[in-house]
Amino acid sequence: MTAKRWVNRPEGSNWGEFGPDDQIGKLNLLTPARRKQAVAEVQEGRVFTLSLPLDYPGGNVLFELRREPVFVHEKRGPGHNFNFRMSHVCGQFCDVVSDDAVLLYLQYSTQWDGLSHVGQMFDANGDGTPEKVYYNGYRGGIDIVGPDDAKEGFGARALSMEGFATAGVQGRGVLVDLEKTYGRQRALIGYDELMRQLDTQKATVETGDFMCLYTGFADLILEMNKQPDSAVLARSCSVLDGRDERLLNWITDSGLVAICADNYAVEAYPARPASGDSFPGLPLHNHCLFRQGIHLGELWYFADLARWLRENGRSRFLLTAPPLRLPGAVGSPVTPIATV
Ligand code: UVW
Repeated sequence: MTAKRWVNRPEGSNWGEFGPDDQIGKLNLLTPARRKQAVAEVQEGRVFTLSLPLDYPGGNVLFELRREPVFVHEKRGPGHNFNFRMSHVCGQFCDVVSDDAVLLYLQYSTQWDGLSHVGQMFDANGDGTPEKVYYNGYRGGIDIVGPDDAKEGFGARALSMEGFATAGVQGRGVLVDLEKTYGRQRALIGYDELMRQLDTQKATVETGDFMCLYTGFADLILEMNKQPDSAVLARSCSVLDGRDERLLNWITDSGLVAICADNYAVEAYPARPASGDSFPGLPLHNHCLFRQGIHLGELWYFADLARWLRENGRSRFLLTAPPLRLPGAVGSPVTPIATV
């Protein structure tokens, strides 16, 4: 392996381990043999949709810069290309057609965070000055290009959702049912507690697995009926403790390929206070997306699957969750399916 983009790699990172140009990170561990093990979890052929309706949570109180989808309709003939009578094209045509478009914030609802979603100021080239760097040394302004960097050609030219989509996001899901223990109570889940939960539920997370966290947060969002109460949400349901180094080390060592949660950020935000001149505000995002190439899923919907798994004494299932194959995108809506 020859590093092309960095002289220094961050502590605790695996940059270069899947090749100097790798853009999918730990998803490389999801081999054909592990996919076959995932398929072996299908015993009933029953499916569960793991997505909220994509116009939830409603409004923009969870994050003011992410807004509800807005449909757009093109003009056509005397009106719009929606309920359009084809007789306007040819008097003999009897068809009626509709097309639509949407202004969709890709991380508004049930979504994947790509590896180009969170990077860090880091001195990768060893010149003594930190630069904007993402997983495997890809650079802000060069590989991940925004309107402050260039006049055109915006987006993730590396680490985009396209690479993730074409890698085939299908493998074994393992549900950790935190809601069963905590209900809607706010709980900060560090290494000890996660191990206790896995133990109690007789669940194991192995190399190549997608770890799924059911906290009840998405259920609360649904109950709020598109009028989310940010104060209630901020004090409800479990979140991972991104400042717990032992938890971060376990995430590395477990070989999991992604963490998918039904809450807003997987981890507590804001995180617990840290010390030093500079540190990540989203430490679990930093560890997963920036250092380890582990994708994060947020605002997934697990209630129905969790109920069925409880009733049937299981924690594993086949997970199929491809993002949109959208070149340049740093995140993507997703409508995952669990098959049991
Ligand atoms: C943030 O930037 C907080 O986004 P997300 O939690 O969706 O990754």
